[in-house]
Amino acid sequence: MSEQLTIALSKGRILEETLPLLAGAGIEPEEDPEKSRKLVFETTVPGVRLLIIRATDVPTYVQYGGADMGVAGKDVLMEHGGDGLYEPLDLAIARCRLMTAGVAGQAVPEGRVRVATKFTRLAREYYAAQGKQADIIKLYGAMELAPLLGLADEIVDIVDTGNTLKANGLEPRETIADISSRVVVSRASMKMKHARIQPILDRMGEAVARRQ
Ligand code: PRT
Ligand code: MG
Repeated sequence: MSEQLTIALSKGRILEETLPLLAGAGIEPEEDPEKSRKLVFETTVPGVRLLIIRATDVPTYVQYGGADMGVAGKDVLMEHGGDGLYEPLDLAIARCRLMTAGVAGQAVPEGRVRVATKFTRLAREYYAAQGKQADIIKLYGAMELAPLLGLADEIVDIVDTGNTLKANGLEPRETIADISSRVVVSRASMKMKHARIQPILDRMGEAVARRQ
């Protein structure tokens, strides 16, 4: 069977931690994606190729058929929304928490809260669920600066060790969600290429289980 199968990944921790699991399914890139500027990589399995894109673009590529499947953080998937996507496997990698944070020792204002984040949808939902009025300010990075410079009262961001918050005089507050990376598959590919995809999911799932 040499039907094309395209798997979308992003550079950095997801690539690093997904490659061993893909290798468990017999899929290895012909060249190290971390050391190349190429965006498409053939693999040891004929017809299976890897696409290297931005983490936040993975669900979009899979949803619109640019890739059959991919790996993305649950944060990215929740912010993107699940339209047209299956989420069949939790890889238990790139674990972290989506949290609120603010200046250490500073109280949250009583009325409206100004919240800086790249997760605008998740932040809006979270504060609404808390019954808090929130003005959401979209940033693309360095969220930690916003409270320090008076741009926002709180941020919503990914926290792992907490070192980044601490280094910037911030404290972690509420956990919104526990995060890990998931395999996503488009509904169309799951139907049309099921015989090709299911064994890969099974073998990756076994590789995940062997690590627990
Ligand atoms: O970096 P880029 O803008 O290209 O995209 P990205 O940030 O979406 O990708 P990447 O590779 O940084 O993260 C991919 C996924 O890894 C995220 O979607 C999360 O699901 C997961 N992940 C796990 C993390 C972290 N740990 C993490 N520590 N993503 C980001 N961070 C950052 C965080 O934003 C903060 O700046 O690390 C900092 C906090 O780390 P600590 O250890 O100091 O708390
Ligand atoms: Mg990053």
